[in-house]
Amino acid sequence: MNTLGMDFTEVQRNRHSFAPGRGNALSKDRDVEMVRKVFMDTVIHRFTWEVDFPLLYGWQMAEPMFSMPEEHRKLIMALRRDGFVQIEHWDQGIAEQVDDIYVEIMEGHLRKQTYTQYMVDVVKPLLREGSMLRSILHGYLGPNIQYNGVNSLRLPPWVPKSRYQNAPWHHDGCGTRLKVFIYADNVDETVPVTEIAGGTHRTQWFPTTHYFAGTTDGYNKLNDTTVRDTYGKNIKKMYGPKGGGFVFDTNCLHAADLYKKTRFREALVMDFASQEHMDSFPRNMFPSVSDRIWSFFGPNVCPQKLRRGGSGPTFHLDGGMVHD
Ligand SMILES: O=C(O)CCC(=O)C(=O)O
Ligand SMILES: [Fe+2]
Repeated sequence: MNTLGMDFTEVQRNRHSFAPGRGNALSKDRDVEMVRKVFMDTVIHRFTWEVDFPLLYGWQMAEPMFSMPEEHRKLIMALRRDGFVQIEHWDQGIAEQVDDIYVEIMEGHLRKQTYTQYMVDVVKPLLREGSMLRSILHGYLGPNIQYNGVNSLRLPPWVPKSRYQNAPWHHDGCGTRLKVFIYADNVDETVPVTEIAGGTHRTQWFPTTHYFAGTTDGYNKLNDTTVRDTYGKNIKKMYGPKGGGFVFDTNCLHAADLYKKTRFREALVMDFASQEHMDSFPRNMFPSVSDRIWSFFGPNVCPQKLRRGGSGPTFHLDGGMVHD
């Protein structure tokens, strides 16, 4: 019995069971239901609780992990622990092509194109069976994955924090998905750089952080001082060499450090989520009062299927790409 008079002993006792009609105590308990109503009153919260988080926890002990190379497993463990992992050197030949990628990003930017067929093609080998990226994706998102495409992100050194909407602290507002950064040039103190609050990826965020924290409606960004006071020692800047980069769960709090920069950041960004996430993500559904209120403040940023990059395959742990 807790201080609110709620008794969870039945849930404790019966939450894991293979006996018929047992093991689902968590979804049937009245007190648990009440807590869920209070803290998870929007579809996006129920979605993360019911779809994303069970995947995040359930996939951890899966057997295919054990057949992966030790080096890949270490990266997966780090990603699960921190919500991000830095990569020194992407494999599958991408490092040899970074100079061409650099030029392509620059030229694409001049034509106002954030992705080109070249970009789509050049990152494809990263997804080969047995590759480092493929291990990381499966190790984190499970066996069935949707690739939402690739984008270039060319960030100039002179942009003020107020003009780049990804600069202040935020999470992306759509539960668990991974973004993969591939650097086409060295990212050091002279370059705008992503900052990540490690360990925040498993947080069930309040609705205000999804849609309207801050001074303007729809400005779902958090106060810098509060975030630094809370997570300071776990905040890390994603410095990395050309040909390297990082992977992160966009449910982590993250920001971009734009202070006193002199060079552009040149990066490609790939975007992934579990197939289950993509299939059941609540889009344009606002059944509760809270949902209707939150819905005024703009859509969340979870991509629709194949929204970007145009050529995202679905892939499975055992069977290569399903379509291309
Ligand atoms: O540009 C950055 O470093 C931040 C990017 C970001 O917020 C995102 O990709 O979700
Ligand atoms: Fe973001």
